[in-house]
Amino acid sequence: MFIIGERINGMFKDVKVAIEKKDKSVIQGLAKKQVECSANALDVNVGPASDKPKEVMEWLVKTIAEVTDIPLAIDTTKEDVMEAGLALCKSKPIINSVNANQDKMDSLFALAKKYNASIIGLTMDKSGIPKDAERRLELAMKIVASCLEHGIDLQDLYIDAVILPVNVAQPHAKEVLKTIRDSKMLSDPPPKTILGLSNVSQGSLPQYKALINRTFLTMAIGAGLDAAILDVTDNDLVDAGITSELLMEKQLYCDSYLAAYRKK
Ligand code: THG
Repeated sequence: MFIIGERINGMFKDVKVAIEKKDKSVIQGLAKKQVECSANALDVNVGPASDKPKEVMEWLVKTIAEVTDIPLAIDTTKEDVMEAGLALCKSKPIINSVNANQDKMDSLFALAKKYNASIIGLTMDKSGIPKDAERRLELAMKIVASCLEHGIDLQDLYIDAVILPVNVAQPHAKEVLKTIRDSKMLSDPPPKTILGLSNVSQGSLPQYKALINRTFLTMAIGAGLDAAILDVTDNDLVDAGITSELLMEKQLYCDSYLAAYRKK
């Protein structure tokens, strides 16, 4: 499982405050902690409240780069903010994200080529997030086709079926799982799949959030999920992910497989 740490996001209070105070130590602490917890990349999102998103993205990327050279997923819907972040990345960046609108794909795939970035493609468009797997798969196919037209290696594409909070959008979870399963038939090689896992438990009771995240991660890996943006500091969650991959034959079985996985 390719893990993108979710914590450097202005949606979290501590990050929001650190951005306001230009407090590098909080951001760098979160970066180091997530790397120690075996993140493969870090999500970077200025948050919904930022009034100078470009400046904040530049500050975040530079601040993180002082303590780690791990790849960053630049998480924004604004193209100028995206390019500002990509331009400062030291390791192969990830564009988080592009939707299935042709104009968005054309401009962001051009950025992907310019900065040799991987891409997260959301199965949504102007009309929003589809309610069923069939429409999500149509949009995934549109993204795959557009990548091929732009000469982008499908190894660099992650399809995100967009999971919504189960407390308000319960029917979506099984449609997302079906999308993950069936997206393997879209191309050869197939696109990889990813989720912003914590969306699923947003708004649920605090005492259930971790359990909902862990259960859905296990189910999604069972459906073929390759990557996730998640709370990598949640040990039980990461252990469940590693174990799910073991049972899906994506990890070789050995005694003390959890320790062995973390060592490598
Ligand atoms: N797909 C892609 N990128 C994404 C998402 C996605 N990026 C953002 C988001 N979704 C994934 N990251 C988070 C981070 C936090 C939460 C959800 C998704 C979250 N936070 C808690 C809350 O809001 O209730 C806790 C906040 C707090 O403790 O202050 O749920 O889907 N490609």
